[in-house]
Amino acid sequence: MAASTALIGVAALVWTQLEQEEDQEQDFFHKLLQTCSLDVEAAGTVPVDGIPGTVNERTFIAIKPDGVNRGLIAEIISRFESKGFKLVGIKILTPTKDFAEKHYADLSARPFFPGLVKYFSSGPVVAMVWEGKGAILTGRKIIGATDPTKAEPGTIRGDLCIQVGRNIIHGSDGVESASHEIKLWFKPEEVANWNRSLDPWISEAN
Ligand code: RTP
Ligand code: MG
Repeated sequence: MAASTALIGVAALVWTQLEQEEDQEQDFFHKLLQTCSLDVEAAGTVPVDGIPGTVNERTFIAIKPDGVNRGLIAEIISRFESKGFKLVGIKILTPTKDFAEKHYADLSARPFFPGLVKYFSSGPVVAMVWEGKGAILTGRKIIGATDPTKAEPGTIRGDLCIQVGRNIIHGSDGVESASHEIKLWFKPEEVANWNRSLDPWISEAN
């Protein structure tokens, strides 16, 4: 008698647990659907340079000619994608010398500027816009220090290059440069406001 009462108790517990899990699952999918439909409405309203401080923060990332020639495009994209950032703009082009000078205009007084411009315009660059909470600062952390000998292992520069003059990747260093660089490289219609069905798995706060 006692054993069957205990069994009934266990069954009731399991049942309650299953019901709770089902409720949580339903809650999640409800939230997911809500988020997706909200995103559909909100997607078109994100400015090309994103909204800093939100899940729509955007940064400009470029794989430099050495990174492209060394076959590191997939590896680099994978690091941003795996982190959870969303790719909203991408193209490949060889920058002219003039355009490279414009991109690095803030460094024009530095002794390495002519060499930098020559290097940056020496072959194809993969220009990208990545979106997500903290994309600008976290993007810089994923990239690592300017000088690869000082870049931490685990960062792109720390793992994949050894020379400051061939450091394979560029990333915006702040809100202003991100906005400036995205607008310099991309027309608004070249950046996609798109909804990712797994966004709630990445960007939801609890
Ligand atoms: P980036 O703009 O390319 O993301 O690099 P960064 O912010 O980490 O560094 P920044 O000071 O903006 O320098 C831009 C690029 O110039 C080259 N550089 N060469 N020879 C040198 O001492 C030297 N210092 C910088 C690097 O390609 C660096 O990424
Ligand atoms: Mg820089």
